[in-house]
Amino acid sequence: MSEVVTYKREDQIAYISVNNPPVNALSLPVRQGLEAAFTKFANDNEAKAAILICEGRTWIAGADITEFGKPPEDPWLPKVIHQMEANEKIIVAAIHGTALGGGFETAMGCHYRCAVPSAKLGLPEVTLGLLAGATGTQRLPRLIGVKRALDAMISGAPFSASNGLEWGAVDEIVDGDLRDGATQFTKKLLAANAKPRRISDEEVDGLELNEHFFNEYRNGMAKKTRGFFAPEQIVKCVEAAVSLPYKEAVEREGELFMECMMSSHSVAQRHLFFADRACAKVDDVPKDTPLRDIKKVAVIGGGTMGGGIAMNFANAGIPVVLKEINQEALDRGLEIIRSNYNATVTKGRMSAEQMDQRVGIISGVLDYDDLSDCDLIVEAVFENMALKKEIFGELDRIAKPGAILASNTSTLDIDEIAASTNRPEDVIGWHFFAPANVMTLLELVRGAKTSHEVIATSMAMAKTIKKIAVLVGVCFGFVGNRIFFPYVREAQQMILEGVPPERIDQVAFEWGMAMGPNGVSDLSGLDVLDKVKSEWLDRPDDPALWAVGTKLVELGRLGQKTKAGIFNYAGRTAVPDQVVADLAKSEATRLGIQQLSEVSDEEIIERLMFSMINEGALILEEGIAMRSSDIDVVFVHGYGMPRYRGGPMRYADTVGLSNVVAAMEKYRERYGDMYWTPAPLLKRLAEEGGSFSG
Ligand code: 3H9
Repeated sequence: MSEVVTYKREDQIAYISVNNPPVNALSLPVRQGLEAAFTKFANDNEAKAAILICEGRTWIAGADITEFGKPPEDPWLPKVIHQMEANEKIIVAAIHGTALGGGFETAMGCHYRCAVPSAKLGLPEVTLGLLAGATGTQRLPRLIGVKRALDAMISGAPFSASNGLEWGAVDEIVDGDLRDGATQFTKKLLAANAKPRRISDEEVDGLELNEHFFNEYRNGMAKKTRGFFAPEQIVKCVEAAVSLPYKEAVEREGELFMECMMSSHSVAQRHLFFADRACAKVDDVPKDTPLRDIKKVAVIGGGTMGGGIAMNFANAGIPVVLKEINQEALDRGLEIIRSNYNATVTKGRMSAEQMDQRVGIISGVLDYDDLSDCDLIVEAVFENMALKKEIFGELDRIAKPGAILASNTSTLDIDEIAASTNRPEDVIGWHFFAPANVMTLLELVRGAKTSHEVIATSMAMAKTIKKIAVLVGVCFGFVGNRIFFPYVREAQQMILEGVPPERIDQVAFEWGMAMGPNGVSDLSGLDVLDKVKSEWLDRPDDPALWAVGTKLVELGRLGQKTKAGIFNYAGRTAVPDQVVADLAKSEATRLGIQQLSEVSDEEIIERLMFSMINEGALILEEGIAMRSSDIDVVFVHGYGMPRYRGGPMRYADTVGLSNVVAAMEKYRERYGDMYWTPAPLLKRLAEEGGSFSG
């Protein structure tokens, strides 16, 4: 028997245990171990029933994702599950933690399932660009019904043990010790002479289905799943479950699973699964770095950003103090927070009591001295170096020793801000993304003197407030905005060249972006970008840089907030405006920019994406990002790039770096060296046939 799967019989019951930390993933040794253990069970005449149970923090959390993309090695999971199910003696799954993906499929291969109340079950493969390819798409509809199974597989969201009990996926909830409870349950089954109950023998309940069911389901999921490959494949599997005999439908599932597995989408989504976890690791900050206690937080500035930041801490149960300059501004800030929570209550996503609890731990002050007992102070005033330095000078005066002093700056030099204090080791950038209470990304900006303790505590705190934190270095715009700026530059350059802004946005949207670059600029505020430009001291010496935006700001067209920017706005709908086309034309004439007679969709994407990728390569070379996958995490979580593209650097790998360089050379011939000289790292990797993701 392998070390990761053990077999132990006590009287009539065989206990088959999986022990493969950290999450009992179904790697080859586990599959081999399960095959051997269940063969032993079948041949053990003394054993009348088996309990499959897991050690450590969780039940089997799925197939081993690191094995994907490599040639499959026997025994393949569906085979193991069929072998288990075919057993003539009963098998009981005893579930704790998370039974996910292949783990839940393994549980469905058992004849009965019991679970502790805190257990979660689900098929999250869709989040990896996959489907439940070890018979999950065939078994779950049989177990809990077609609609519920589709909902679970298309969302990928796990469900609770009590829902599982209600829906028929769990037979018994075990309070107290799982092994004991599972043993009692199995003894009851034996006493009742229970037979193996095989899901594959059961019919799919088609009562809820009419002839339009699947098309209606597709229409219903279209908006949420736009662009993703796997969801449609999942629906096809369930259609097969309904219309084909089990065996044929399983074969169909296998084919569709392999299509997903080989798709660039799944490669990208699997890359992000690991990227999302890798970014939490900081090589030079030891794991045992002491963490500071954060019991009370202050936020300076009660505007939209400051209010959103405060909500993050209140949501995690941490008291927050909002500091404003006068009572009116403070009242307004607190009112915005209250109305944000109110909206969540109205949508039914929070109870009135929860809202009261959260609002109850947010207080307001006008005086810096009232922040002297705070452990973390986040400054969130507008982008102005002089103002920020003044504030940090005050914080240095009043903050208690050991308090973390954070700035929400989106571009400015953290070292310069830190230099306005006598404790630069306590200063760090905490760059939130708007709306700060919704967006998951947090860029943590490490200054030259930021201490390990402050970095480690900030990383841990980010997790507490449910953010994905990426640690970056100091440069103008850090990682996110620094790659966003060339993206906006190319979008506006194309407008100057006569490409309609709505066409650029439509092409970007169809490529998968949540919004096109011009719509995003209008949403952020063209005035904000213009202000950034004026603070950007070493910006490219180019009069055409963001020239459209600057011109529009001069006309008072600041974006969505003034109902006119690059587009006009009817509510939130962007409507093209001839005024902008005319303005672009006259600006182009003034700046000597040639009009393009024709621009392909391919060129629009290349110019938007490759300009970012090149900046990303520079960022990596300069050590501003620790790894290329961190850049991907930033752009996916903070800027609306779809997960199936994997982020800009992963997308470059998908296109092929030599193709990226070749396209850049083409644009360099047309536009010169300033923007289109391939970064040395990009060039070198392309020549070596390498990639960013290694
Ligand atoms: C599947 O099952 C396909 C089948 O249908 C068909 C097959 C034919 N594999 O997240 P954490 C690592 S697809 C390999 O930080 P938590 C993870 O990278 C799979 N490694 O812990 C991390 O490593 P490190 C369907 C995995 O407590 C460490 O474990 N299943 C896997 O916050 C700890 O992970 C899923 O999609 C894996 N399957 O959350 C579930 N899972 O320490 C994926 C984790 O080096 N997993 N690792 O950074 C999860 O959702 C979470 O890990 C879980 C625990 C909720 C289980």
